[in-house]
Amino acid sequence: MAYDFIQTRVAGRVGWITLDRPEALNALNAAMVSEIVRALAGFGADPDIGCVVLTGSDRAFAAGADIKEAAGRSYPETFLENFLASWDAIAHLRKPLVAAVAGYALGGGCEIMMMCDVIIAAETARFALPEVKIGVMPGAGGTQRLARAIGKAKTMDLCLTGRMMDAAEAERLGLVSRVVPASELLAEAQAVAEGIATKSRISTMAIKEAVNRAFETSLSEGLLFERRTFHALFATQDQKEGMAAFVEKRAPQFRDM
Ligand code: CO8
Repeated sequence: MAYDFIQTRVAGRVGWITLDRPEALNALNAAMVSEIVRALAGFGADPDIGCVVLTGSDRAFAAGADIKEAAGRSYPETFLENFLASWDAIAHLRKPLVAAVAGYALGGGCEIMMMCDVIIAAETARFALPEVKIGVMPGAGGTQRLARAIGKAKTMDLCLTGRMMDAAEAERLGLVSRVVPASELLAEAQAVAEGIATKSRISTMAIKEAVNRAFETSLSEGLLFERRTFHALFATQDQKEGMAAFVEKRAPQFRDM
């Protein structure tokens, strides 16, 4: 499929989406977001894909929503169109989504990154929610997902000042899963994603659902959801295969059933 602002490829069982708008540091215009959503839907429906990686360039994962495109918007227009709501489709991908982040992940770029499940950052990565500097506020989940990821004190600091945070601070706060040298970023992302993709998709998708449930419900309801989902996995052939392979000291051959 042809796209104007992204590139896609498949490596093993991993689908890659590379944001490709270098002249604007991968600023997210409406067309690019709709291309990302379309590509994710394609990988989501492909039974040969077990995990998706979202990445940008060395210089920028994405420097935010496209300020130039949004500058002239009015309140009625943003409200009636529910501006930015289409971005939610990224968070709703059921397969695990890995972000491989180098350079700027700002505003909407940081918000899309936080919709991903495993975030691998290069040492060059820089994060900010700088919307306050242009007279608005995060609108694609920034205040909510950042607060859940790193707590109130740091979220207020970052959202109210708009300051930039480096990769070491982001890892210390638990915003990112790992930090690696920039030269190793894509290989590390592929290795992590391939490792996920070769597991049973039923397990990985159930794990994603269960972890995300932790942010939506009480502890007792979340624990019940986890326990019942865990019980249900004993109805799969992949559970039989995974445990038999352990006992027989061989690699499991999962078949997503
Ligand atoms: N939108 C549109 N164009 C952008 C954006 C952006 N977010 N970021 C960079 N660009 C463009 C620049 O305008 C420039 O284009 P041109 O050459 O035509 O002038 C090109 O990318 C290169 O950028 P710079 O020359 O500025 O590069 P520098 O290395 O000097 O600076 C920075 C890099 C620090 C990343 C700087 O570009 C910057 O501060 N960008 C804006 C960051 C920002 O504020 N992002 C948040 C945007 S708001 C948002 O994402 C939340 C959604 C809610 C609001 C919705 C409305 C936008």
